[in-house]
Amino acid sequence: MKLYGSYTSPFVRHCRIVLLETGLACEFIETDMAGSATKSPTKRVPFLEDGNQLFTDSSSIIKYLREKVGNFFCASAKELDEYCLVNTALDTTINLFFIERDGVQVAGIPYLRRQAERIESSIAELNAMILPMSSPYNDAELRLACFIGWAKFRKRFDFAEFKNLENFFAAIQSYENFKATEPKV
Ligand SMILES: N[C@@H](CCC(=O)N[C@@H](CS)C(=O)NCC(=O)O)C(=O)O
Repeated sequence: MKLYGSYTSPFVRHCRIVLLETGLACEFIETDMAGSATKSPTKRVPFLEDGNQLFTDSSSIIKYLREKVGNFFCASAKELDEYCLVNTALDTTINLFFIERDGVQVAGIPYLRRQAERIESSIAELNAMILPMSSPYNDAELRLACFIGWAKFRKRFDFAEFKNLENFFAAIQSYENFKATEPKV
C-alpha cells in the first residue's frame, strides 16, 4: 500500500495514526498540491493506493484499513454523527484557511461569515461532549484531536474558553500514536 499525503494535514494524520494502530505495512509518499492535482481526482491529500484500488478520502481510507484487520470504522450512528460534526468543523476551518491565504476577507462575504459561525457553533457543541482522558480513542475522538492539533499548529482558533477540549487535548499527548504523528513543516 502507498499513502500519499503531507506531514501537516490533519486528515492525513488520522490515517497515519490508524496505520500505526493496525500495524499494516504502508509506504508514505510525501505529496504537495501539485502532486495531488495530478494523481487524485479530488486534488487533495490523503489518497491511498492498494494494488489497483484507489481511495480518495481519509474516511474511506480509515474504514478500509480498519476493516482489513477485522475492526470497525464508526461502529454506531452516534459515533458516526460525532465524527461528522468534527469533520464539518475541520473541513470548514481548512476551507477558510485556504481562502484567507489567497487574500479574501471572510467578513466581507455572507457565506464565509456563515462558515466562520459554523466553526464556532460546532466547537461549542464538541466542547460539551463527554471525552475520554486516556486510550483507547475511537475515530470521532481521534479526528477531534487531529482537528485541535492542526488548529493550534496553524494558530486558527483559541481554545482557551473550551476547557473540556483543552483537557482532552492535553491528555491525548500521552498516547504514543498521536504524539508520533505531530504536524511538522
Ligand atoms: N474530505 C477530504 C479532505 C482532504 C483535504 O481537505 N485535504 C487538504 C489538506 S489538509 C487538501 O489537500 N487541500 C488542497 C485543496 O483543497 O486544494 C478527506 O477527508 O480526505
